[in-house]
Amino acid sequence: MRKIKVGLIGGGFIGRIHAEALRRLGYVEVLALAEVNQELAEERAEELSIPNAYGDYRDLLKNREIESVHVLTPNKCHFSMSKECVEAGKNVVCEKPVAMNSNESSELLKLAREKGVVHCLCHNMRYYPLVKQAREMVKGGEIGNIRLIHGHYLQDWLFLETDYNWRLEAAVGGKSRAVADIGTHWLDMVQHVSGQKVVSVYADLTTFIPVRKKPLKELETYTVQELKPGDYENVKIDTEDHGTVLLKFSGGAKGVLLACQVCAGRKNMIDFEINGSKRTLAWNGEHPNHMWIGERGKVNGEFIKNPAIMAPDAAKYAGAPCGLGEGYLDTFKSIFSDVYEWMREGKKMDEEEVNFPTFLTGHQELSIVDAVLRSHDTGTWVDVEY
Ligand code: NAI
Ligand code: SOE
Repeated sequence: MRKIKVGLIGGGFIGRIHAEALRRLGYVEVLALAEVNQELAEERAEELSIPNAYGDYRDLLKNREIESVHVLTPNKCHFSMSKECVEAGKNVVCEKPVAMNSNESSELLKLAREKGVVHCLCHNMRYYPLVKQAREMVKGGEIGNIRLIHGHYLQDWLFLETDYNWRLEAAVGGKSRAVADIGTHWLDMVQHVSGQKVVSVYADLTTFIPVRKKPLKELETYTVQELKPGDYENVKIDTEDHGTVLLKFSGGAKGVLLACQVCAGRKNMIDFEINGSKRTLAWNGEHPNHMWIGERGKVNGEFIKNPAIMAPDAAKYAGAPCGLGEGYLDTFKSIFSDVYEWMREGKKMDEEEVNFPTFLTGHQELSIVDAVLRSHDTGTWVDVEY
């Protein structure tokens, strides 16, 4: 069986998750890892049992055995690294966001189309089995015409002024944080489920903690460290902790997203509710194998993930029978199974045909984020320029 050889750039929080998920496919070999320097590359490659370690990702791109590369570094690196991957003729899976703004993403999309490589933006959260089921129920008309789409993505890992990460710095993570870093997961998910695009936004962004204590030593995502006065410096924060975004959708639905990274007790609470002219669907990522069905004139229901009663195009993403929980880590195996099946069949890249998010998805998402920033600055509704 031909194994597809893959290289990873960045072996931090998400790098580990990608390595494990890729290996679960069975026909993919994680051949190489690149990190900021040779020492760290060897340390992480050892930890992840990856045979080749590179202290410079450009050397990884010279490895002719490697067909596909995953870009898993801080956001500021995504555009240039993905561009170099495409120019080297490599297929690319880039973590979100695909670039720092929609100018970069449109240039990258154009180049990827010219080179004909397979390109994917890793929006894994749309791959929860019941999120796919919700999509099939909407497509099947079971919800009726969609009236409202609303929800949250709430976290607390940045709750304290001593919590620090590169995402807090606009120069590394991008001008928007709460909306771009986590809000985009929600936006991708509800557009995927509803089949409707965001066409206009009205946004209010807040930085509740204007000055934070930056550790002098870089910390990996979600790492908490007790600091002594000499271990950090005070830094003025130029990205938002919170975003409330009113939304208008292409099919006439209205909506609201509340994204915030400083909500005590909320770890990674992503949820949505879709109110249609027939019934309501509500789903919460912290209880991903249950979905609430709201009815008028009869008892409400609870859909427990069960591939035996799910729509075929949703059931195929449920790897375990009814009641056996599936979660965040499984969504990566599911998105990679779609991407690598396409690669394995050697099919020509076609954004309309593929069933996974692409650089086009990434460009559309950054177009929304750019509109959110403009709306916050002007205090007006802003139409999204796709
Ligand atoms: P992290 O800080 O834990 O890891 C980033 C890694 O990249 C570090 O090991 C760092 O040394 C390495 N790196 C930095 N510059 C590099 C370079 N020039 N060459 C090679 N390696 C380099 O960050 P984390 O949390 O893993 O985030 C990485 C990306 O993944 C971000 O874009 C984030 O938005 C995305 N992400 C997506 C998630 C999802 O659910 N889809 C979850 C978490 C992160
Ligand atoms: C940090 O907010 C983070 O790691 C995001 O970057 C991810 O995209 C999200 O899945 C989990 O939280």
